[in-house]
Amino acid sequence: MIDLRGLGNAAAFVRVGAVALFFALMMWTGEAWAGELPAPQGKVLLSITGNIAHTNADVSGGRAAQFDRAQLEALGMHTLETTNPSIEGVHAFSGVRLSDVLDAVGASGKVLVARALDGYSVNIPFDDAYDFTPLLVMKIDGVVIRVRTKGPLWIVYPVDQVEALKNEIYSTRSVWQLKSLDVK
Ligand SMILES: Nc1nc2c(c(=O)[nH]1)N[C@H]1C(S)=C(S)[C@@H](COP(=O)(O)O)O[C@H]1N2
Ligand SMILES: [Mo]
Repeated sequence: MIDLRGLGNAAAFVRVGAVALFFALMMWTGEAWAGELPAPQGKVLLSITGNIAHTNADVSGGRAAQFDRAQLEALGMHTLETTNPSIEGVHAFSGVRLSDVLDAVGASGKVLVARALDGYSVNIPFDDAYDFTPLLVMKIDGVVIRVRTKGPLWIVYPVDQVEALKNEIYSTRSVWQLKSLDVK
């Protein structure tokens, strides 16, 4: 019997590799690159609008950079072990750096307007992404987070690593069920 599941995994692996190569080339060519991002093939997890240089979709009000899971993973997964005000105990939070996502779309500005599936919205200072390198978490303890478990994307700050982050203001910026960022 042909193991179709195995084939599916292999195809996904090749795709992640291809997208990773694209972003590596893009970063290597640097500021001169002003082309399109590849279009998402899977379900769109994140849509970025506003002051960005690289886009791949038309949305109401202009252009957007949309990412599916493979495109996000291709930016490089990182893991953070920390407590979090919304969940009991210490957990391994894995995802991509918000700063890497902003770099990939050529973002610049002062504020990120983060919006979530439940309608929650908060302004996050642009510099938070570089000062504290929060993650857009996709997995907790190796398990993909779904909408019912605050996924598919959850902004998680390194709360246990940086003393200044043990402050309610960063709890309000810890957006779960994140769906979009508007760069202003
Ligand atoms: N999607 C979404 N993210 C959110 C919120 C929310 O209502 N919706 N509340 C914020 C606030 S005010 C806090 S304090 C933290 C923790 O909220 P929780 O205790 O309900 O998890 O999540 C933040 N992220
Ligand atoms: Mo809160």
